[in-house]
Amino acid sequence: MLDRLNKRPNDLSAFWMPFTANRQFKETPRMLVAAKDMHFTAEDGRKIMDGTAGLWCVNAGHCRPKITEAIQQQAAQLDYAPAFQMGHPIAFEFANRLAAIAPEGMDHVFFTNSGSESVDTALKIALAYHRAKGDGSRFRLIGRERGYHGVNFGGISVGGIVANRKMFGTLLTGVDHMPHTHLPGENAFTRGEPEHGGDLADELERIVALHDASTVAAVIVEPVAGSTGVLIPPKGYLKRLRDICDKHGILLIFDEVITGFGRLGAPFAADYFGVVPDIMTTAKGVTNGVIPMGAVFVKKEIHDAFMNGPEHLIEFFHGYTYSGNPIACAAGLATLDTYQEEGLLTRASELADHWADALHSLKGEPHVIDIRNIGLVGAVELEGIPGEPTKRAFSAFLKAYERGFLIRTTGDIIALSPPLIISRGQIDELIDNLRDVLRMID
Ligand code: PXG
Repeated sequence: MLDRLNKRPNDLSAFWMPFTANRQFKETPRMLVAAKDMHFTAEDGRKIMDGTAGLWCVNAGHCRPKITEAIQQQAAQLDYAPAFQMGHPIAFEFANRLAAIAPEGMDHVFFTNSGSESVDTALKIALAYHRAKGDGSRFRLIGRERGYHGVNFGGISVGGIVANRKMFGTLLTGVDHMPHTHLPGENAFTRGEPEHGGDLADELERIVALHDASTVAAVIVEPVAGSTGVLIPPKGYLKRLRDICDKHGILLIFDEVITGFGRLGAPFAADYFGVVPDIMTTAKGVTNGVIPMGAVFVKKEIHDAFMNGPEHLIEFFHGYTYSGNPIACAAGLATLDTYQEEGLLTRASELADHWADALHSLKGEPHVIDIRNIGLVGAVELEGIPGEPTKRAFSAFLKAYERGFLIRTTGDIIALSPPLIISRGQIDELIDNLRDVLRMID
Protein backbone atom coordinates (compact mmCIF):
# COMPACT_ATOMS: atom_id res chain seq x y z
CA MET A 1 0.00 0.00 0.00
CA LEU A 2 1.17 3.50 -0.76
CA ASP A 3 2.58 5.28 2.23
CA ARG A 4 1.25 8.67 1.25
CA LEU A 5 3.50 10.65 3.53
CA ASN A 6 6.78 9.23 2.50
CA LYS A 7 6.62 7.78 -0.98
CA ARG A 8 6.13 9.27 -4.35
CA PRO A 9 3.18 7.70 -6.14
CA ASN A 10 4.68 5.76 -9.00
CA ASP A 11 2.26 7.06 -11.60
CA LEU A 12 1.86 10.80 -11.85
CA SER A 13 -0.22 10.83 -14.99
CA ALA A 14 -3.82 11.05 -13.73
CA PHE A 15 -3.46 14.32 -11.88
CA TRP A 16 -3.68 17.19 -14.36
CA MET A 17 -1.81 19.80 -12.36
CA PRO A 18 -2.98 23.43 -12.22
CA PHE A 19 -0.82 26.24 -13.63
CA THR A 20 2.03 23.77 -14.05
CA ALA A 21 4.19 22.60 -16.93
CA ASN A 22 2.84 19.09 -16.41
CA ARG A 23 5.25 17.19 -18.65
CA GLN A 24 8.31 18.97 -17.33
CA PHE A 25 7.20 18.55 -13.70
CA LYS A 26 6.47 14.85 -14.09
CA GLU A 27 9.93 14.29 -15.55
CA THR A 28 11.57 15.76 -12.43
CA PRO A 29 8.91 16.12 -9.73
CA ARG A 30 9.30 18.34 -6.69
CA MET A 31 7.28 16.69 -3.94
CA LEU A 32 6.58 18.11 -0.49
CA VAL A 33 5.48 15.65 2.19
CA ALA A 34 5.34 17.63 5.44
CA ALA A 35 5.59 21.16 6.81
CA LYS A 36 6.14 22.97 10.08
CA ASP A 37 6.26 26.72 10.73
CA MET A 38 8.68 28.24 8.18
CA HIS A 39 9.68 25.01 6.45
CA PHE A 40 8.47 22.26 4.20
CA THR A 41 10.02 18.82 4.14
CA ALA A 42 10.69 17.43 0.68
CA GLU A 43 10.28 13.74 -0.04
CA ASP A 44 14.03 13.25 0.16
CA GLY A 45 13.94 14.60 3.72
CA ARG A 46 15.41 18.03 2.93
CA LYS A 47 14.04 21.08 4.72
CA ILE A 48 12.81 23.76 2.31
CA MET A 49 12.31 27.27 3.65
CA ASP A 50 8.97 28.66 2.53
CA GLY A 51 9.72 32.03 0.99
CA THR A 52 6.21 32.44 -0.38
CA ALA A 53 3.81 31.33 2.38
CA GLY A 54 2.73 28.52 0.07
CA LEU A 55 0.88 30.48 -2.58
CA TRP A 56 0.66 33.69 -0.53
CA CYS A 57 -1.67 32.05 1.95
CA VAL A 58 0.04 30.40 4.92
CA ASN A 59 0.46 33.69 6.78
CA ALA A 60 0.89 32.13 10.24
CA GLY A 61 3.28 29.45 9.02
CA HIS A 62 2.62 25.75 8.63
CA CYS A 63 0.83 23.17 10.77
CA ARG A 64 0.01 25.57 13.57
CA PRO A 65 -1.37 23.50 16.47
CA LYS A 66 -4.43 25.60 17.23
CA ILE A 67 -5.65 25.44 13.65
CA THR A 68 -4.95 21.72 13.32
CA GLU A 69 -6.82 20.96 16.55
CA ALA A 70 -9.80 23.14 15.62
CA ILE A 71 -10.16 21.28 12.33
CA GLN A 72 -9.90 17.89 14.02
CA GLN A 73 -12.50 18.77 16.63
CA GLN A 74 -14.93 20.32 14.19
CA ALA A 75 -14.67 17.36 11.82
CA ALA A 76 -15.63 15.09 14.72
CA GLN A 77 -18.48 17.31 15.94
CA LEU A 78 -20.31 18.77 12.93
CA ASP A 79 -18.69 17.87 9.65
CA TYR A 80 -21.16 19.52 7.31
CA ALA A 81 -24.42 21.41 7.49
CA PRO A 82 -26.46 22.53 4.50
CA ALA A 83 -25.52 26.05 3.55
CA PHE A 84 -28.89 27.16 2.17
CA GLN A 85 -31.88 27.87 4.45
CA MET A 86 -29.98 26.29 7.36
CA GLY A 87 -27.32 27.61 9.67
CA HIS A 88 -24.74 26.51 12.19
CA PRO A 89 -23.35 28.72 14.93
CA ILE A 90 -19.71 29.07 14.00
CA ALA A 91 -20.43 30.48 10.55
CA PHE A 92 -22.16 33.41 12.28
CA GLU A 93 -19.42 33.66 14.88
CA PHE A 94 -16.73 33.69 12.21
CA ALA A 95 -18.54 36.33 10.14
CA ASN A 96 -18.81 38.52 13.26
CA ARG A 97 -15.13 38.07 14.07
CA LEU A 98 -14.18 38.96 10.51
CA ALA A 99 -16.43 42.02 10.45
CA ALA A 100 -14.80 43.12 13.72
CA ILE A 101 -11.34 43.31 12.13
CA ALA A 102 -12.52 44.62 8.75
CA PRO A 103 -12.14 48.27 7.75
CA GLU A 104 -14.84 50.43 9.21
CA GLY A 105 -18.30 49.97 7.75
CA MET A 106 -17.61 46.60 6.11
CA ASP A 107 -20.14 44.86 8.30
CA HIS A 108 -21.29 41.91 6.24
CA VAL A 109 -19.51 38.83 5.00
CA PHE A 110 -20.45 36.39 2.21
CA PHE A 111 -18.54 33.11 2.33
CA THR A 112 -17.05 31.39 -0.73
CA ASN A 113 -14.37 28.72 -1.19
CA SER A 114 -11.61 30.53 -3.04
CA GLY A 115 -10.35 33.83 -4.30
CA SER A 116 -11.82 33.20 -7.74
CA GLU A 117 -15.24 32.61 -6.23
CA SER A 118 -14.88 35.69 -4.02
CA VAL A 119 -14.19 37.79 -7.11
CA ASP A 120 -17.13 36.45 -9.09
CA THR A 121 -19.33 36.87 -6.02
CA ALA A 122 -18.21 40.48 -5.61
CA LEU A 123 -18.89 41.30 -9.26
CA LYS A 124 -22.37 39.77 -8.99
CA ILE A 125 -23.09 41.68 -5.79
CA ALA A 126 -22.05 44.91 -7.52
CA LEU A 127 -24.33 44.33 -10.52
CA ALA A 128 -27.26 43.16 -8.41
CA TYR A 129 -26.83 46.05 -5.98
CA HIS A 130 -27.35 48.64 -8.69
CA ARG A 131 -30.36 46.75 -9.97
CA ALA A 132 -31.81 46.46 -6.48
CA LYS A 133 -31.54 50.22 -6.26
CA GLY A 134 -33.35 50.66 -9.56
CA ASP A 135 -30.12 51.57 -11.38
CA GLY A 136 -29.89 48.53 -13.65
CA SER A 137 -28.23 50.45 -16.48
CA ARG A 138 -24.99 50.17 -14.54
CA PHE A 139 -23.71 46.93 -16.04
CA ARG A 140 -20.11 47.68 -16.94
CA LEU A 141 -17.17 46.37 -14.94
CA ILE A 142 -13.75 47.99 -15.09
CA GLY A 143 -10.58 46.04 -14.31
CA ARG A 144 -6.96 46.78 -15.02
CA GLU A 145 -4.19 45.52 -17.25
CA ARG A 146 -1.97 43.00 -15.44
CA GLY A 147 -4.71 42.46 -12.87
CA TYR A 148 -5.23 38.94 -11.51
CA HIS A 149 -8.64 38.12 -10.12
CA GLY A 150 -8.62 34.36 -10.23
CA VAL A 151 -9.61 32.07 -13.03
CA ASN A 152 -13.40 32.04 -13.20
CA PHE A 153 -15.09 33.80 -16.09
CA GLY A 154 -15.82 37.00 -14.21
CA GLY A 155 -12.32 37.15 -12.83
CA ILE A 156 -10.54 36.58 -16.14
CA SER A 157 -12.81 39.10 -17.83
CA VAL A 158 -11.84 41.93 -15.49
CA GLY A 159 -8.34 40.51 -15.15
CA GLY A 160 -5.58 41.70 -17.39
CA ILE A 161 -3.27 38.75 -17.96
CA VAL A 162 -3.29 37.81 -21.61
CA ALA A 163 -2.40 34.13 -21.16
CA ASN A 164 -5.29 33.68 -18.74
CA ARG A 165 -7.77 35.19 -21.22
CA LYS A 166 -6.85 34.46 -24.80
CA MET A 167 -7.88 30.79 -24.92
CA PHE A 168 -11.31 31.23 -23.42
CA GLY A 169 -13.61 32.84 -25.92
CA THR A 170 -15.57 36.02 -25.52
CA LEU A 171 -15.54 36.27 -21.72
CA LEU A 172 -17.94 38.75 -20.09
CA THR A 173 -19.13 41.61 -22.23
CA GLY A 174 -19.24 45.19 -21.02
CA VAL A 175 -15.77 45.11 -19.50
CA ASP A 176 -13.02 47.67 -19.90
CA HIS A 177 -9.54 47.97 -18.44
CA MET A 178 -7.45 50.75 -16.96
CA PRO A 179 -3.73 50.79 -17.71
CA HIS A 180 -1.45 49.07 -15.22
CA THR A 181 0.74 51.22 -13.01
CA HIS A 182 4.11 49.61 -13.61
CA LEU A 183 6.60 52.28 -14.73
CA PRO A 184 10.00 50.63 -14.62
CA GLY A 185 11.69 53.59 -16.31
CA GLU A 186 10.73 56.09 -13.62
CA ASN A 187 10.25 53.93 -10.55
CA ALA A 188 12.92 51.22 -10.65
CA PHE A 189 14.41 50.28 -7.26
CA THR A 190 11.82 52.24 -5.29
CA ARG A 191 11.32 51.26 -1.67
CA GLY A 192 7.59 51.12 -0.96
CA GLU A 193 5.11 53.23 -2.90
CA PRO A 194 6.57 54.72 -6.09
CA GLU A 195 6.57 58.47 -6.71
CA HIS A 196 5.48 58.34 -10.32
CA GLY A 197 2.19 57.19 -11.78
CA GLY A 198 -0.45 58.44 -9.32
CA ASP A 199 -2.02 60.31 -12.23
CA LEU A 200 -2.69 57.01 -14.02
CA ALA A 201 -5.83 56.88 -11.89
CA ASP A 202 -7.17 59.65 -14.11
CA GLU A 203 -7.41 57.08 -16.90
CA LEU A 204 -10.50 55.91 -15.04
CA GLU A 205 -12.08 59.31 -15.71
CA ARG A 206 -11.38 58.86 -19.41
CA ILE A 207 -12.91 55.37 -19.48
CA VAL A 208 -15.94 56.50 -17.50
CA ALA A 209 -16.40 59.43 -19.87
CA LEU A 210 -16.21 57.10 -22.86
CA HIS A 211 -18.94 54.78 -21.61
CA ASP A 212 -20.85 57.33 -19.54
CA ALA A 213 -20.85 56.93 -15.78
CA SER A 214 -24.49 55.82 -15.80
CA THR A 215 -23.40 52.50 -17.38
CA VAL A 216 -20.56 51.67 -14.98
CA ALA A 217 -21.24 49.37 -12.01
CA ALA A 218 -17.85 48.77 -10.44
CA VAL A 219 -14.09 49.08 -10.64
CA ILE A 220 -11.99 46.21 -9.35
CA VAL A 221 -8.28 46.37 -8.56
CA GLU A 222 -5.75 44.57 -6.43
CA PRO A 223 -4.42 47.27 -4.09
CA VAL A 224 -1.00 45.69 -4.70
CA ALA A 225 -0.99 43.48 -7.78
CA GLY A 226 0.60 40.20 -6.68
CA SER A 227 0.52 37.60 -9.40
CA THR A 228 1.86 39.81 -12.17
CA GLY A 229 4.98 40.48 -10.22
CA VAL A 230 4.26 42.74 -7.25
CA LEU A 231 3.13 46.04 -8.73
CA ILE A 232 2.90 48.57 -5.93
CA PRO A 233 0.41 51.42 -6.31
CA PRO A 234 2.01 54.81 -6.92
CA LYS A 235 1.53 57.39 -4.20
CA GLY A 236 -2.01 58.78 -4.21
CA TYR A 237 -3.27 56.37 -6.88
CA LEU A 238 -5.78 54.38 -4.81
CA LYS A 239 -7.15 57.48 -3.13
CA ARG A 240 -7.73 59.03 -6.54
CA LEU A 241 -9.57 55.90 -7.75
CA ARG A 242 -11.75 56.16 -4.65
CA ASP A 243 -12.56 59.82 -5.37
CA ILE A 244 -13.43 59.14 -9.01
CA CYS A 245 -15.68 56.23 -8.06
CA ASP A 246 -17.44 58.37 -5.44
CA LYS A 247 -17.94 61.18 -7.88
CA HIS A 248 -19.68 58.88 -10.35
CA GLY A 249 -21.60 56.52 -8.05
CA ILE A 250 -19.36 53.57 -9.05
CA LEU A 251 -18.54 50.84 -6.54
CA LEU A 252 -14.88 50.26 -5.76
CA ILE A 253 -13.84 46.65 -5.18
CA PHE A 254 -10.47 45.85 -3.64
CA ASP A 255 -9.31 42.33 -4.38
CA GLU A 256 -7.45 41.61 -1.16
CA VAL A 257 -6.94 37.89 -1.73
CA ILE A 258 -3.19 38.42 -1.31
CA THR A 259 -3.04 41.69 0.64
CA GLY A 260 -5.61 40.66 3.25
CA PHE A 261 -4.71 39.30 6.68
CA GLY A 262 -1.54 41.14 7.50
CA ARG A 263 0.58 40.86 4.37
CA LEU A 264 1.32 44.59 4.25
CA GLY A 265 1.60 45.10 8.02
CA ALA A 266 -2.02 46.12 8.59
CA PRO A 267 -5.01 43.75 8.66
CA PHE A 268 -5.99 44.77 5.11
CA ALA A 269 -4.51 46.92 2.35
CA ALA A 270 -7.51 49.21 2.84
CA ASP A 271 -6.14 49.94 6.33
CA TYR A 272 -2.59 50.27 5.09
CA PHE A 273 -3.44 52.79 2.38
CA GLY A 274 -6.27 54.49 4.28
CA VAL A 275 -8.66 53.92 1.38
CA VAL A 276 -11.79 51.91 2.08
CA PRO A 277 -13.49 50.16 -0.82
CA ASP A 278 -17.19 49.27 -1.02
CA ILE A 279 -16.54 45.56 -1.44
CA MET A 280 -13.45 43.59 -0.49
CA THR A 281 -12.62 40.09 -1.68
CA THR A 282 -10.47 37.78 0.42
CA ALA A 283 -9.44 34.09 0.57
CA LYS A 284 -6.05 32.44 1.25
CA GLY A 285 -5.07 33.87 4.66
CA VAL A 286 -8.65 33.72 5.90
CA THR A 287 -7.94 30.13 6.98
CA ASN A 288 -4.16 30.35 6.82
CA GLY A 289 -4.52 28.54 3.51
CA VAL A 290 -5.31 25.32 5.33
CA ILE A 291 -8.92 24.79 4.25
CA PRO A 292 -10.26 26.31 1.03
CA MET A 293 -12.31 29.36 1.88
CA GLY A 294 -13.01 32.88 0.72
CA ALA A 295 -14.88 35.79 2.25
CA VAL A 296 -16.39 38.83 0.54
CA PHE A 297 -16.84 41.86 2.77
CA VAL A 298 -19.47 44.44 1.89
CA LYS A 299 -20.52 47.74 3.28
CA LYS A 300 -23.77 47.83 5.21
CA GLU A 301 -25.43 50.04 2.62
CA ILE A 302 -24.82 47.46 -0.09
CA HIS A 303 -26.06 44.58 2.00
CA ASP A 304 -29.10 46.52 3.11
CA ALA A 305 -30.07 47.38 -0.44
CA PHE A 306 -30.85 43.69 -0.95
CA MET A 307 -33.02 43.41 2.17
CA ASN A 308 -36.04 45.01 0.59
CA GLY A 309 -38.58 42.66 -0.99
CA PRO A 310 -40.92 40.22 0.75
CA GLU A 311 -39.16 38.63 3.71
CA HIS A 312 -39.88 35.05 2.69
CA LEU A 313 -38.00 35.44 -0.59
CA ILE A 314 -34.31 34.80 -1.16
CA GLU A 315 -32.63 38.18 -1.54
CA PHE A 316 -29.52 37.17 -3.50
CA PHE A 317 -29.60 34.20 -5.84
CA HIS A 318 -26.05 33.14 -5.21
CA GLY A 319 -24.12 30.80 -2.93
CA TYR A 320 -22.06 27.61 -2.82
CA THR A 321 -22.62 24.19 -1.29
CA TYR A 322 -19.62 24.93 0.91
CA SER A 323 -20.32 28.60 1.75
CA GLY A 324 -19.47 28.86 5.45
CA ASN A 325 -18.52 25.20 5.69
CA PRO A 326 -18.18 24.29 9.40
CA ILE A 327 -14.65 22.94 9.14
CA ALA A 328 -13.49 25.97 7.16
CA CYS A 329 -15.09 28.27 9.75
CA ALA A 330 -13.39 26.37 12.58
CA ALA A 331 -10.07 26.69 10.78
CA GLY A 332 -10.77 30.38 10.21
CA LEU A 333 -11.59 31.09 13.85
CA ALA A 334 -8.44 29.34 15.01
CA THR A 335 -6.49 31.23 12.36
CA LEU A 336 -7.79 34.58 13.64
CA ASP A 337 -6.92 33.50 17.20
CA THR A 338 -3.41 32.64 16.08
CA TYR A 339 -3.01 35.92 14.16
CA GLN A 340 -4.27 37.90 17.13
CA GLU A 341 -2.31 36.07 19.85
CA GLU A 342 0.91 36.51 17.91
CA GLY A 343 0.25 40.00 16.56
CA LEU A 344 0.63 38.71 13.01
CA LEU A 345 -1.82 41.11 11.40
CA THR A 346 0.63 43.94 12.08
CA ARG A 347 3.94 42.08 12.39
CA ALA A 348 4.93 42.81 8.79
CA SER A 349 5.11 46.50 9.70
CA GLU A 350 7.79 45.71 12.30
CA LEU A 351 9.78 43.66 9.81
CA ALA A 352 9.23 45.90 6.79
CA ASP A 353 12.41 47.97 7.13
CA HIS A 354 14.61 44.94 7.68
CA TRP A 355 12.90 43.22 4.76
CA ALA A 356 13.40 46.24 2.50
CA ASP A 357 17.08 46.59 3.46
CA ALA A 358 17.72 42.90 2.81
CA LEU A 359 15.90 42.88 -0.53
CA HIS A 360 17.46 46.07 -1.83
CA SER A 361 20.91 44.73 -0.95
CA LEU A 362 20.44 42.62 -4.08
CA LYS A 363 20.77 45.72 -6.28
CA GLY A 364 23.80 45.29 -8.49
CA GLU A 365 23.68 41.47 -8.44
CA PRO A 366 23.69 39.78 -11.86
CA HIS A 367 20.54 40.18 -14.02
CA VAL A 368 18.68 42.39 -11.50
CA ILE A 369 16.84 45.26 -13.22
CA ASP A 370 14.38 46.24 -10.49
CA ILE A 371 13.54 45.54 -6.86
CA ARG A 372 10.19 46.39 -5.29
CA ASN A 373 8.88 45.92 -1.76
CA ILE A 374 5.96 46.68 0.52
CA GLY A 375 5.05 45.09 3.86
CA LEU A 376 6.35 41.52 3.68
CA VAL A 377 6.17 41.34 -0.09
CA GLY A 378 9.10 41.69 -2.40
CA ALA A 379 9.94 41.33 -6.06
CA VAL A 380 13.25 41.03 -7.80
CA GLU A 381 12.88 41.56 -11.52
CA LEU A 382 15.48 39.98 -13.77
CA GLU A 383 16.44 40.84 -17.28
CA GLY A 384 15.00 38.07 -19.42
CA ILE A 385 17.15 35.93 -21.68
CA PRO A 386 16.59 37.39 -25.18
CA GLY A 387 13.98 35.32 -27.01
CA GLU A 388 13.39 33.07 -24.00
CA PRO A 389 11.21 34.94 -21.53
CA THR A 390 10.62 33.33 -18.09
CA LYS A 391 13.58 30.97 -18.46
CA ARG A 392 16.07 32.89 -16.34
CA ALA A 393 13.71 33.37 -13.40
CA PHE A 394 12.58 29.76 -13.58
CA SER A 395 16.16 28.57 -13.43
CA ALA A 396 16.56 30.73 -10.30
CA PHE A 397 13.48 28.98 -8.89
CA LEU A 398 14.95 25.55 -9.61
CA LYS A 399 18.35 26.47 -8.21
CA ALA A 400 16.79 27.95 -5.05
CA TYR A 401 14.72 24.81 -4.55
CA GLU A 402 17.80 22.68 -4.94
CA ARG A 403 19.41 24.75 -2.19
CA GLY A 404 16.38 24.45 0.11
CA PHE A 405 14.36 27.62 -0.54
CA LEU A 406 10.94 28.02 -2.13
CA ILE A 407 10.46 31.20 -4.17
CA ARG A 408 7.80 32.09 -6.81
CA THR A 409 8.38 33.33 -10.28
CA THR A 410 6.11 35.02 -12.75
CA GLY A 411 7.60 35.96 -16.06
CA ASP A 412 11.16 36.98 -15.20
CA ILE A 413 10.13 38.34 -11.82
CA ILE A 414 10.93 36.58 -8.55
CA ALA A 415 8.22 37.19 -5.96
CA LEU A 416 8.74 36.68 -2.25
CA SER A 417 6.06 36.69 0.46
CA PRO A 418 7.18 34.60 3.43
CA PRO A 419 4.95 33.60 6.32
CA LEU A 420 4.50 36.53 8.71
CA ILE A 421 6.26 34.56 11.47
CA ILE A 422 9.61 34.79 9.70
CA SER A 423 12.51 35.96 11.89
CA ARG A 424 15.03 38.62 10.92
CA GLY A 425 17.68 35.93 10.73
CA GLN A 426 15.54 33.89 8.37
CA ILE A 427 14.99 36.95 6.17
CA ASP A 428 18.76 37.29 5.88
CA GLU A 429 19.08 33.59 5.15
CA LEU A 430 16.46 33.76 2.39
CA ILE A 431 17.97 36.83 0.74
CA ASP A 432 21.57 35.59 1.04
CA ASN A 433 20.51 32.40 -0.63
CA LEU A 434 18.86 34.34 -3.42
CA ARG A 435 22.05 36.36 -3.85
CA ASP A 436 24.04 33.13 -4.28
CA VAL A 437 21.46 31.84 -6.74
CA LEU A 438 21.63 35.01 -8.85
CA ARG A 439 25.38 34.64 -9.02
CA MET A 440 25.07 31.01 -10.13
CA ILE A 441 22.49 31.17 -12.91
CA ASP A 442 23.21 32.10 -16.52
N1 PXG B 1 -7.48 37.41 -6.61
C1 PXG B 1 -6.18 37.64 -6.36
C2 PXG B 1 -5.71 39.03 -6.16
C3 PXG B 1 -5.29 36.56 -6.29
O1 PXG B 1 -4.00 36.80 -6.06
C4 PXG B 1 -7.14 35.09 -6.73
C5 PXG B 1 -7.96 36.19 -6.79
C6 PXG B 1 -7.72 33.73 -6.95
O2 PXG B 1 -7.69 32.97 -5.81
P1 PXG B 1 -7.89 31.38 -5.89
O3 PXG B 1 -8.09 31.01 -4.45
O4 PXG B 1 -9.11 31.13 -6.70
O5 PXG B 1 -6.65 30.83 -6.51
C7 PXG B 1 -5.78 35.26 -6.47
C8 PXG B 1 -4.88 34.06 -6.42
C9 PXG B 1 1.10 33.59 -7.55
C10 PXG B 1 -0.26 33.05 -7.28
O6 PXG B 1 2.05 32.91 -7.39
C11 PXG B 1 -1.27 33.90 -6.96
C12 PXG B 1 -2.55 33.41 -6.74
C13 PXG B 1 -2.80 32.07 -6.81
C14 PXG B 1 -1.77 31.20 -7.10
C15 PXG B 1 -0.49 31.67 -7.34
O7 PXG B 1 1.23 34.77 -7.85
N2 PXG B 1 -3.53 34.34 -6.47
